Amino acid sequence: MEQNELKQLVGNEAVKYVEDGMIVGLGSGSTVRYMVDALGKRVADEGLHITAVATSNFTANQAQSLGITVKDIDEIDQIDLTIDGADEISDDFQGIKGGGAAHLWEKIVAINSKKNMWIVDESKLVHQLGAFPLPLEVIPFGSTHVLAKLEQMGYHPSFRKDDNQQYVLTDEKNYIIDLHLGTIDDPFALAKVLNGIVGVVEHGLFLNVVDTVIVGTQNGPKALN
Ligand code: ABF
Repeated sequence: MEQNELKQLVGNEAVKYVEDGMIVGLGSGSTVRYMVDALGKRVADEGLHITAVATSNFTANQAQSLGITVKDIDEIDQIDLTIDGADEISDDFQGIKGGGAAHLWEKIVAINSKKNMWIVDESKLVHQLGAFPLPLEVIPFGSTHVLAKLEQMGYHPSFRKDDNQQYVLTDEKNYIIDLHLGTIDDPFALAKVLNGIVGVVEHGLFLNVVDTVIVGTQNGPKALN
């Protein structure tokens, strides 16, 4: 199966975990797009009654277009289950997210969820984090100085720009700086350092967050806990 078929496979599998009456966090990215389509089908075909909280404007629009009720995170007390994608997942279930420039809202939704599930194709499983550039959401004001500091720290940073060389903007209208680290020996220590840099809003290290990972493999979807 091609990568997109594996993404669709896990998207379809994940929605089986959604129960009537749930408040469901909907992640972002291409794998989640398949999941939201499958969820919309359950809402339409079965009359599944759920309330969704989206981690991006794109996901909110997709869900609403499928007839899924979407509420703002500040309108609900707690989310029952959040289903999201990921860019890398290590052997001990630590993750890098943010390839889709949505990791700030994704992390806010995740930490307000009883359970977190990531859905990935098998290419996302790694032994050590870091090959995927680590995203940082940064405030535009002073961001060139943040970049310079990250360079001095040896983190090989770059602003994320689109094909027209314009800064990619998050839904919060912030910039993304990607760190090209290669390998991350101690994600917890790195997270602590990044959290202390003024101007960095949030990094894409998701540590001790996920409960269940559904991996799309050539032999079908596999749930890992
Ligand atoms: C999102 O899923 C992002 O955090 C992550 O970058 C993305 C993975 O994208 P895809 O499913 O398109 O590979 O949650």
